[in-house]
Amino acid sequence: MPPKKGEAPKQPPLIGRFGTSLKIGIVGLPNVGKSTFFNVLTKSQAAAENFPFCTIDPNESRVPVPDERYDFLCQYHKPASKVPAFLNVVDIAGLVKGAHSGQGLGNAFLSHINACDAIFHMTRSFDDEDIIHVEGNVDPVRDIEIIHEELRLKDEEMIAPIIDKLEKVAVRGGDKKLKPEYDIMLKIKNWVVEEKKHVRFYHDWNDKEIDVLNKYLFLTSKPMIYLVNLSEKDYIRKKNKWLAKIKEWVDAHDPGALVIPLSGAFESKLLDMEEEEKIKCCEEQKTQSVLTKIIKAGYAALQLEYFFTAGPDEVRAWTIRKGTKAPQAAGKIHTDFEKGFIMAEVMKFSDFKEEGSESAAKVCFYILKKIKECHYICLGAVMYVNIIVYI
Ligand SMILES: Nc1nc2c(ncn2[C@@H]2O[C@H](COP(=O)(O)OP(=O)(O)OP(=O)(O)O)[C@@H](O)[C@H]2O)c(=O)[nH]1
Ligand SMILES: [Mg+2]
Repeated sequence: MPPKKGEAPKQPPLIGRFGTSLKIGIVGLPNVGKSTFFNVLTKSQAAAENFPFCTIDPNESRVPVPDERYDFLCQYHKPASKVPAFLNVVDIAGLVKGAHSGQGLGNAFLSHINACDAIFHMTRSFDDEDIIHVEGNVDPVRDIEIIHEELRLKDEEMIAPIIDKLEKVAVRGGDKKLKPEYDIMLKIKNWVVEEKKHVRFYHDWNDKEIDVLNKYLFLTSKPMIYLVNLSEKDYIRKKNKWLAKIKEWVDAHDPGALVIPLSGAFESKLLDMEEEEKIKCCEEQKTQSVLTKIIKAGYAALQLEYFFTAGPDEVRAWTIRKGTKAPQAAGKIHTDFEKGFIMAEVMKFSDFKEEGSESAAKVCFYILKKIKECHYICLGAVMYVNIIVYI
């Protein structure tokens, strides 16, 4: 049935864990620069040495999400407390061929990746004879396929007992309630086991199928961003013989997924510089750090977004799941705000910034006098929303 006039079209449900404490894991072959990247991203000191399986237990940290609107609100209100949005990042041990059946660090990786909600897939595209490559030579397309196959085989292993169990109950046991789930699992099995594809490569799972996928949270359903680790020289000149091949592979197999080139070595160097020196270095080399882009892409891959409350006491980002409506977003602050929600007044952030800071403040003061409480909220990319509630 078409939606009624004035009604927003129904959004398809999201694949993935419910909630907002989500995290993104860094996954890849051993010794490709995952921990080095984790350290520059989160300004941590995880061990990053030239031997495979340097990382065993996962390292976890969080990094503030850079946002021009947040900086502006902080500058405008000069609040006593500032809370930005954070991206939770996990540095995971390297995977090798056969990991699903216990090779390398084996099955421990499963639970570590399983605990994450999206994946930064790190591949090595830099040549350096001194840095050991577990496969003997640099070939990132081959490496991507190795990691993909390990994740897929792990899902394959997981699917078999689910189908057996459902078959026992829904087919032989005659429990009609579970028959639809059984049929959906057969479709998933066909895609992952027979077609040998990742769950997320298929973009048309329907609502009921997504319910089943969300019950089992397969490794191959997690959104993936491909990070291509280049040498400093290749990153600066924006050229590397593998880049086009990787992009071609991703477009053919994982359409829509992002491929982001970076240089762990160059980012490490920038991290050690003072701000002025950093700016000068980037200007001279006609380049810039790609960390902001990666952090924002990682946050978006988790299907999260955030809005702000702002005032002299506090400027704060509140994390919500993509697609959350204004009353539920207000409910993140306090359940009473959802119950007492009346409306959301919306203003473009650019308008607020350019001409509206004073008049926006005036509108809010006016409302403050008329009702007991109001909250100013910047929602999505451009919106400035004024949530009005009775409490
Ligand atoms: N030349 C070069 N070396 C790098 C780069 N990134 C990391 N390395 C080196 O590669 C080695 C491995 O780096 P790590 O960051 O520990 O790699 P990893 O992927 O975490 O490795 P595991 O934890 O063993 O899976 C270290 O000696 C790093 O100094 C890079 O961009 N260029
Ligand atoms: Mg490591």
